[in-house]
Amino acid sequence: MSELNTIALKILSNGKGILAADESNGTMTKRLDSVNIQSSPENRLLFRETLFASDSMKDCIGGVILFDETINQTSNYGKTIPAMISETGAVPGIKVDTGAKDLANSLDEKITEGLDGLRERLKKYYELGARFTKWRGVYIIGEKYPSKLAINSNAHALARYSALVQESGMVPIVEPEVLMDGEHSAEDCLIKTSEVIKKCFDELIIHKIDLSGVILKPNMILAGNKSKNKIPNEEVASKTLECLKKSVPNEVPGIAFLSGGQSEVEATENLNLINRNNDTNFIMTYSYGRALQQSALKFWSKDKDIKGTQNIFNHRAKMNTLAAQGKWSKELENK
Ligand code: 5MM
Repeated sequence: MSELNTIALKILSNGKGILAADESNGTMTKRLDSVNIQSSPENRLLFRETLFASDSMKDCIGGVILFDETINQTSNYGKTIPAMISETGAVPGIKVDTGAKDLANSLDEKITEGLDGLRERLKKYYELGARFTKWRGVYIIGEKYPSKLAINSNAHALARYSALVQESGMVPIVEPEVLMDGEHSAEDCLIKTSEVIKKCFDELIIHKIDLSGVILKPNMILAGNKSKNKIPNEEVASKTLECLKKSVPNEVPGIAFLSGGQSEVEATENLNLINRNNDTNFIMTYSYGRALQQSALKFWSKDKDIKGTQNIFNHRAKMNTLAAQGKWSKELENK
């Protein structure tokens, strides 16, 4: 077993999942604005360290993805954020892309940037305690989209990123997110997502990536958020499995889904159904941002009650960890 594979399994095994707390300051400001909290470095730290000090970190969370600001912060508990996370048994990770920018010659689409100077930045993050990283490519679905240009250029960037990350002794999370925005059908999402993921792995193989030391972070297969033809959750699970079976090489140890705008319970229920029907060798777990944090943030914003906020976060983490083992049920939500 390679060292990278050991890290990946530590993050994903036994129903554990990933807390995606890597919102850039722009996104975090939107989240905090929505609950009328000022987006200052202090407030961003206060909310995030409340989650990192929760009991469920030990049993449910295998890894936390951080943003550059957070990995450099010292918590009000007196420890650096990576040390605080490591002490719970979870692995600190870091988002290393610098964001999705307009793609020249296809301006409705995006290309993710961040390769310049990446080798040096990775060294610094490793020293700060990170052992895995994340890079997100975003794709839209439309009549002409995602274009070959977007599919190929983002796959190429994800492969170059992965090579540098593995060279630095860390596990790359490869996140090709096909957005749910639009009127498209679930069938369209299945076709386009399969094409996107397949191309990513073609490039990863060309770039000689050790696939046993990679985590894939894909979207689930859903109809667009403006589609009139939503599909039942059972079909989300079967179509998601169909997509991954045809596009992900067997050597990949695990898949950690993004929630992508699903409600908290919907994201849990779909993960549960995927695991109930999982006839692959892949570990299937979560790497949720909004679906782990939304209710906790809303509650926290009222009076910054730490215990109450942690109870809400603990519940979501526990529900998702059950779902990652196919052991979740609706009844457990209300217990
Ligand atoms: C947590 O949000 C992440 C960062 O987004 P920005 O760089 O735009 O601020 C995002 O990459 C996230 O990790 C994934 O999209 C999954 O989050 P959700 O909320 O979809 O589960």
